[in-house]
Amino acid sequence: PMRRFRQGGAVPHPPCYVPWHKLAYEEPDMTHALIVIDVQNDFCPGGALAVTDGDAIVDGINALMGQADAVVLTQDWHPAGHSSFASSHADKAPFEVTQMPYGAQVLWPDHCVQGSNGAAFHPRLDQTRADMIIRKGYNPAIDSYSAFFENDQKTPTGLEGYLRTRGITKLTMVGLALDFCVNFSAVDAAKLGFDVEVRLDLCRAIDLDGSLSAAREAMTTAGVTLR
Ligand code: VGL
Ligand code: ZN
Repeated sequence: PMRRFRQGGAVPHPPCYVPWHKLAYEEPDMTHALIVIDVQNDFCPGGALAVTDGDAIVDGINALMGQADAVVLTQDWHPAGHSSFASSHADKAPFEVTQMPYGAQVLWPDHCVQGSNGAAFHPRLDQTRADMIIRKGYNPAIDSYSAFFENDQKTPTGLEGYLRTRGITKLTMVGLALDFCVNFSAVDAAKLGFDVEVRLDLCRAIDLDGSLSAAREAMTTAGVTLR
């Protein structure tokens, strides 16, 4: 009788006999996450590393939140004196490149210092819909553009485990900046096997020395859908 049941024979009880507490264990259809990258004051007009029109995407991002099974916000979160700040290097100016043990690193103006107003989310960004807020860039010696791995490309942030344990397979990415943190996050996610889409209309770029076209190429090569 057990074998007949597995092959799709008669069900042992009509559905009305399934206790409700068992119904509660059914897997929810949790597959699609919206990943909102670094929509913080310092990346918006008036901020320390302002991205042109960085704040113009906020309302569109809020509107997308209702369509996702999960919403994750990322937050660039550097200690004062972070190694990615030009001010931490005696002979360097912002936007110059230096060599770090893990490779080339653009040096930035001081930005997104832990606990500062610049590190806070844009005041209009709807934080109430966020299931998860993941911080990155807190290691003083390593920058972290990607929401998945630090710039050494091997230290994980934990976001992969969070998404996988929730059964999420499809990611829509939006935010700032398209050519740095969105790009690195999208490429890493695609390499990890997630189905990744970037909404270009809900991103803005820094565009430093061709970084925007390089980012578009890197994302396309990695199999990210640019929409
Ligand atoms: C970012 C530069 C430095 C970003 C963060 O969010 O794209 N860019 N830190
Ligand atoms: Zn940063």
